[in-house]
Amino acid sequence: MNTASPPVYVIGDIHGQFKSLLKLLQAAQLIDDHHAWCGGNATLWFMGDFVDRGPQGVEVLDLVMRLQVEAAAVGGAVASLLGNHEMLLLAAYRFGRRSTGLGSTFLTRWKRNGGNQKDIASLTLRHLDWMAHLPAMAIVDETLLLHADAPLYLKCGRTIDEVNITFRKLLSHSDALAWEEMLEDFARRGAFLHAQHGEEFARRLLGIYGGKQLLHGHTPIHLMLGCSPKKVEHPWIYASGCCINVDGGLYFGGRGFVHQL
Ligand SMILES: [Mn+2]
Repeated sequence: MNTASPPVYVIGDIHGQFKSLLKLLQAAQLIDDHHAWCGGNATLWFMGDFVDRGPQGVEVLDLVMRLQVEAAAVGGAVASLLGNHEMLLLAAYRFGRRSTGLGSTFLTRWKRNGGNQKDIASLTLRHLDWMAHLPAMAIVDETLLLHADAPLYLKCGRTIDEVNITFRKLLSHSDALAWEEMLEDFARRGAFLHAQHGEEFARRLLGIYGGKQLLHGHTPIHLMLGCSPKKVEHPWIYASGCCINVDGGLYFGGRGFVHQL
């Protein structure tokens, strides 16, 4: 009898690199030649940041949303965290030319962060609703999944549910100032990198939310390592093994990878 649990895969920030994503999923045998789910009962987690910077953000969303349905139909699962770029896009759509209070508008701020006019023009209510319901945090097999290597989660709650409810509530209301503050916090990075305090901070989060290891995207590995994005082929494990970064820097020309937990 085979009692092994189905495999869980994780993939980092896509940023509109639709063709790269197809290649990665095909190589991992999660989709077939027709781009249909063939991963059976496997689970695939995305770390968020599907959109902005690259050319085909909405195509990426469409693919992931379809795979989610196809995987669920055969006992598998496709899931995703909310990335700050989903939130930037939602904010640009919702608030448009309203001032952020920082001498900019939500629309110009989104564009400055790689917002793609073609994406916002082809967004539907289905995409908007799907993005607004993504969790900010999850735990899978004792691995704590967060999009950003940033401290903002602590401000949002002391359990994974509390954090997710805080995000869900924020995204369902038009409180521009609250969105603005969250977007600022969500753009921060490097919280676990500090030589003395990085590991301590990661362990604190694990102590609060659970999990033995913390896995994130958001900050491309090559930027942390100071190497060429082309050299990045694996996750980067750091902070004495507490943290795993899976952002392969697709937008910078990295090939990316699919990581099995
Ligand atoms: Mn990000």
